[in-house]
Amino acid sequence: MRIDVVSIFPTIFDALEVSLLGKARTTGLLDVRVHDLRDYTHDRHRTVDDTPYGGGAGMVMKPEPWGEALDDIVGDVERRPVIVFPSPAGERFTQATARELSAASHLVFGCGRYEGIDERVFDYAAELGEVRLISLGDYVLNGGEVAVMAMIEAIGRLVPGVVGNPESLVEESHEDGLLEYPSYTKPSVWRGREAPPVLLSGNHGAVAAWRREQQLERTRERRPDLLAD
Ligand code: 6GU
Repeated sequence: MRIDVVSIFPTIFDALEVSLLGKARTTGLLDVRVHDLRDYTHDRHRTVDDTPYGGGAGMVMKPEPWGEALDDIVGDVERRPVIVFPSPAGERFTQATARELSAASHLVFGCGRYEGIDERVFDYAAELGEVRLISLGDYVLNGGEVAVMAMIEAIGRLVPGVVGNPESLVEESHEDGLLEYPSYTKPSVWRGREAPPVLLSGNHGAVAAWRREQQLERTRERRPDLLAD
């Protein structure tokens, strides 16, 4: 999978060089390319923002650098990429979104800062690919970078081969609409706290039933909204 990221803070994405995703880049499973939006400006100050038409607080990202960056990235590819703009005003990012996007061959992430990007950039991007505005949740970040880091991690680990043991992707929170069951390891008693005896019983049916019950109980308590769906 190819992933392009456009940002005015490209070094934030240095963290993608470590751990499982870093390994996937080394082995070629993920081809991640990070671009500095300011490289697509032509003035001495490398200006990427300007005051909003109609007035109001804050600054808006100018369309020209975005147009040049998108042309540079998408111009020579044969297939239309999915172009994601992280935005608190977008659709909600879920495990289903991550799964869907993990099937794409090319993702482009455009990280906005300030009060947002000139709206015409989204219209133009739609000529180059499938545009999605996606939010991580109902709170506001200063820019899209941290949100895109989270999205790339959630999507990247679903790309076949990135996570060594694919079975570890099955029994996870949100994969079956429920929260994950609690996990324990040795010692069987730690600081006076016992691991649930059923897990040491060797009875696989009883273990499975107990885990399912724990999933339901936790979900009921912490995330009743998931059960309502
Ligand atoms: Cl995707 N971007 C920003 N700036 N804030 C957010 C978000 C995204 N998701 C939640 N808050």
